[in-house]
Amino acid sequence: MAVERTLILAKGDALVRGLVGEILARYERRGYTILGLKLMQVSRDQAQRHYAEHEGKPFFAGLVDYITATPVVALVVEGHDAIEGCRATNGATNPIKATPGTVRGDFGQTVGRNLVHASDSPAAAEREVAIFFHDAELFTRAHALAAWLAE
Ligand code: IDP
Ligand code: MG
Repeated sequence: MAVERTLILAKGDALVRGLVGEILARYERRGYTILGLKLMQVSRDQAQRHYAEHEGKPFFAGLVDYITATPVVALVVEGHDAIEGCRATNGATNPIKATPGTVRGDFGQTVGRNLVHASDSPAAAEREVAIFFHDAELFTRAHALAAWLAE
């Protein structure tokens, strides 16, 4: 068991369908700490770096279009084995294979519109967090608590 950080994206279909709150609540209720959170427009350069492992695959261009067509909600969460845990919360990549009770299993139909992203390894998490967040945009619960106690 390790305390890990991971990058989550609620992709454009989650935003357009009004499911962001519902989806984010699942990570929160699971006990993960939100360290960073923003609504943002992903540039094509960010998208291509983020999905570099898929370059050359037939769906790559569509994937870059998907992630850059609308704003997305990006977040960094932290918790015990958060990388595996958040991917389990998301469910299988293809929603038709995703277990009911997961985000994709509850809200998705097709692999091309599968609502969420979560990093798949510690190395990927570190790389992906750096694509979407500056260090100064990440806060711990202790930051918020200290400010609240100082009131
Ligand atoms: P993951 O998001 O579960 O980690 P990956 O295999 O890393 O899945 O694929 C990244 C994203 O690319 C998927 O979430 C999905 O949006 C898209 N994708 C993967 N395979 C296909 C496909 O066969 N057709 C269309 N889009 C795909
Ligand atoms: Mg992946």
